[in-house]
Amino acid sequence: MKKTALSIIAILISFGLFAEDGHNLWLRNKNTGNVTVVFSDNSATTAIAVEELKQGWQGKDGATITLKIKKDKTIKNDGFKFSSTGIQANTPIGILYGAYELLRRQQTSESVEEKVFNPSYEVRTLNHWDNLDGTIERGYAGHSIFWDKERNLSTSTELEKLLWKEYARANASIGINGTVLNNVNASTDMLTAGILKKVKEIAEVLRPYGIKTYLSVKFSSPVLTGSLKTSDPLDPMVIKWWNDKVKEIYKLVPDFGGFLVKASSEGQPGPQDFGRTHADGANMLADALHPFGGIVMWRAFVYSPNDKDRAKQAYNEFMPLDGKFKDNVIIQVKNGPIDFQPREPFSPLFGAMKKTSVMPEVQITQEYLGQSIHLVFLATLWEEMFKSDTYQQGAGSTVAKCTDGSIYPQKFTAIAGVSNIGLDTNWCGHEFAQSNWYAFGRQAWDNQLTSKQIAEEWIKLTFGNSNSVQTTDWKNNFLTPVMQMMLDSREAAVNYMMPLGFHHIFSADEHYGPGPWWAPKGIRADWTPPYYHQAAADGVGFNRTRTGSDAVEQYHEPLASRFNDPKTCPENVLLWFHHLAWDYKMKSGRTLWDEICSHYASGLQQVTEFQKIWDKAEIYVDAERFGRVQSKLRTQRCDAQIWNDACLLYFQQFSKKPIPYELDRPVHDLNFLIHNDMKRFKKGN
Ligand code: BDP
Repeated sequence: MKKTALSIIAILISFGLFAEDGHNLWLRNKNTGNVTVVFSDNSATTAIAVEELKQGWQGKDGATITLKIKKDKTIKNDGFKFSSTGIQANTPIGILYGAYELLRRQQTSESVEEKVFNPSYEVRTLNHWDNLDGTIERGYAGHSIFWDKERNLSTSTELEKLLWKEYARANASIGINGTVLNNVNASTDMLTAGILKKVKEIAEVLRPYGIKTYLSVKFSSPVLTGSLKTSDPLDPMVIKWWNDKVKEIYKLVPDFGGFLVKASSEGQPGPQDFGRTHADGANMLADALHPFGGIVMWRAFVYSPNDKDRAKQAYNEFMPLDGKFKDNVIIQVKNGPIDFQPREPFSPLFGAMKKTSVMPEVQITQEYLGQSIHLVFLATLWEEMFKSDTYQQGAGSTVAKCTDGSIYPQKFTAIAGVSNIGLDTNWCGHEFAQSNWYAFGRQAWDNQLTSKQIAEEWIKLTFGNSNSVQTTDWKNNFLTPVMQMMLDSREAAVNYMMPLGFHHIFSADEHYGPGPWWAPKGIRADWTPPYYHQAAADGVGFNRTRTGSDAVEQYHEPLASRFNDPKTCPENVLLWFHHLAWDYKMKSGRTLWDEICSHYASGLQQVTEFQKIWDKAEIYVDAERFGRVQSKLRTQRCDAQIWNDACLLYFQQFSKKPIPYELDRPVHDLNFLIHNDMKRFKKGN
């Protein structure tokens, strides 16, 4: 959807003509009574809070609520407190968060008692992988809301500003306070004067909602944008170039947040091109940002084609640099050691870097989880990551605690989520993908929230109203089954795509359908599935034990030994760590081969159940959203069948064993699936 689509939206908005198109996300509350709001500061942010309370109030009619900005030791950063009279916070943005929390509680019929609400992470950012031409890397919901080839250099239109404002409001309502406006594979034009002018305009719309603007930068910008001869981070001219550029940015955007950097990774330039380390590169940028309070989020997503095990590389490269980074650098680490797979063990860098600030990066856009077609609620995946015990400081050193400042005195704490937002009217492509945006914000605010609580809130806000959510009928026949579907959906996807520790068995670079066979000549091995599954006559799985790549050693005991032994390794990551015979005996008593087959079958079965659950929910949902979800579930069901057939028939060539007779038989021929897949690949999509 591009410019014309934007204009159509504009016309529809101006006539109030939207059918239920999902555009309103989880923000649907309308007031049921009057409220008097007393406030003492006249910031734009507090004005928004007042307006939101008046428009969305569902508490006692005629109530008075006071918004008080007053320092309180129990309130951290932009946290807030509910008191008997209203909301108290250190800052206007704390007040706004308090207003949204109050309204959420009213709408979902949750209690409102005196309580302090503090965020788990200080910096809670969305990372947009948006390109300046308007496309979005791994985006499945239309073009960028920020960038467009034709509009970049012109003054922003009212319509653009309206969309950014809606975006800012949605983010603020769930506590997101930072946004990186462009792709980590950053465009060379990003730091040019024309684009920075647009950045200023975006930042101005986001600011009242408490959202700071950040940019991804290319490490070679001094050469590409500044025409210097080198981008060596120790070169005085290069240092000066960055200092000047940073000054220029802060003149335009005084509260600019800082830089996100993907360097020496997947072909991107970096300090290693000049024989320097990640620390040299990050510190140079950190020095430039420091006088203005800016930060550097330096990504640890690195791997080279020559290493025998991609999963080990980030740890190998970054651990020797622990303690060498400046205070305003934070290392941004993907949740798993490889790449946002349906299931990975947590990255061993969490908790291991003890003298450096570390932040988790999760992927909201469903690059590897059915994109905007499959219904997959990701809160359970992230909850699993947060709760994973690293044992770095004894039992209970969870990833959450190792990154949120509870265990290590990090100078600051942060979290990032790769956004799933685009110009699609419903923002995310799939109605249920909105729940992932919502869940990210809620977990970034409170990393102890359960997926169940988040799903329940989201369903109530998105599909309910303050009356319906209280009825037993709605709860039993809509909320409970739909919530269960959401909570089961990630495990279902793992089952029909990559159960038992399988990973990266996608076809081609599109990362959508199965391709365990996919290994065209000339492509680097670590971009092909056979590198990851290692299927052969003797068995299947990647040997990362002490007799293999020894990736287990990157985990703290007792995990290293636990992962090393197939008997104690959790079965859900078994083939991540082990290469095992097809007739290896699983805990269930079944052979590995039979267990693999039964996981694929149960994934398929789960999606079939989701279809039934959703069809039964029809009377509780508007026709438009019902229809769209129903149709996507049908595609998901077909896709699950393809995954099942492709993986079982492909692996069967090595296992030489029958698919257990009690399971449904595949419906596609393997040759048909491979042939179609390769044909599509050759056509270039
Ligand atoms: C991978 C994506 C690729 C990204 C890369 C990254 O396939 O498009 O550029 O991650 O995170 O997941 O840098």
